Amino acid sequence: MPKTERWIEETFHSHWRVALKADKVLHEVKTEHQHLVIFDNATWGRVLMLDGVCQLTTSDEFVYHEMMAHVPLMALKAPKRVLVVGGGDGGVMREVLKHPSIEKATLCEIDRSVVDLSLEYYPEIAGGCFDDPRCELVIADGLRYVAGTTEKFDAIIVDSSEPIGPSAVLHTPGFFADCRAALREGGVFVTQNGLPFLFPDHLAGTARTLGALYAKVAPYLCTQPCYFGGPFALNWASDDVALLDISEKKLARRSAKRSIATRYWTPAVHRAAFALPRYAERIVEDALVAPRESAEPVAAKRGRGGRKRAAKAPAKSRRKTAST
Ligand code: SPD
Repeated sequence: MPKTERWIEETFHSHWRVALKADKVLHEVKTEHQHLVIFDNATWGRVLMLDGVCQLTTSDEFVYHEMMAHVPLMALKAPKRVLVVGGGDGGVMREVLKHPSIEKATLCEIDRSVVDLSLEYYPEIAGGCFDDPRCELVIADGLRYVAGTTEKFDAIIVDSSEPIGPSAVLHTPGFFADCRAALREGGVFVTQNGLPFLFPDHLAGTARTLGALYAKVAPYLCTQPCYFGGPFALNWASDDVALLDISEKKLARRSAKRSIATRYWTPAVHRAAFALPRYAERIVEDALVAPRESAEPVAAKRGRGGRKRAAKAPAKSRRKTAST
């Protein structure tokens, strides 16, 4: 008698669902912080879901991890000190440590189970990063860690899950302000910012908060196949505006000099990632010019003539918008 198939649904969306067939469930547990399931899928490889949201698959994780790490770090001349908040699977840290100038990189993850189970079921994602003497692993609440640190970082990269569960605090203005304080002058802050098509308020809220903290906020996009719903946004913030204007040639020289092999990041992709489609650009512009106005879901606007534009921005605010 054939065993009943199990399909594991993403439960994040209220009106539609994506389900992946679990050929084999390898581990399922309610950790101290969240529901965690790791399973095999014939198309995607090994899959990690937290609280009903797909976090990574072994087939496409390189996209997100490379774009989280290399966009800020290739922009910096010689990054030495990096903080990764979240990212217990080690994928971002693996990419960070490819930069030879890194002297110390700290990863602060709240849920030890994510680290342990990731190492057990897909050790290739961490790629040995936790054994690198430059890597410091801290199991702690990222909010508290950042608020309490006296260190200064060249880059802070927030590899959180969505603003639900233990990650919710990693999307708040207070946390972003504490990160600002922990960043060295001219450093770069990057955080995941969700799917702008489905969650414009997420992008708008983050852009608004970062726009008040830094000279420049610049969301950028990647195509992460397992995050359904259009391009995925990461958000960049820094006081050093020139870091967004590094030529392809210079980026190519840097990546060659650093001997970094990638599968998604290229100098051209790096530059192009900051080009936003109009709907995303407007989310950011509107957020920066109309601080209290809430963005309507883009999906709800279809067939209604597009988004309502906010009043024209004053020149100063316009300078903070996303295009580079
Ligand atoms: N929609 C899910 C976004 C999750 C971002 N974090 C993924 C963790 C991979 N290191």
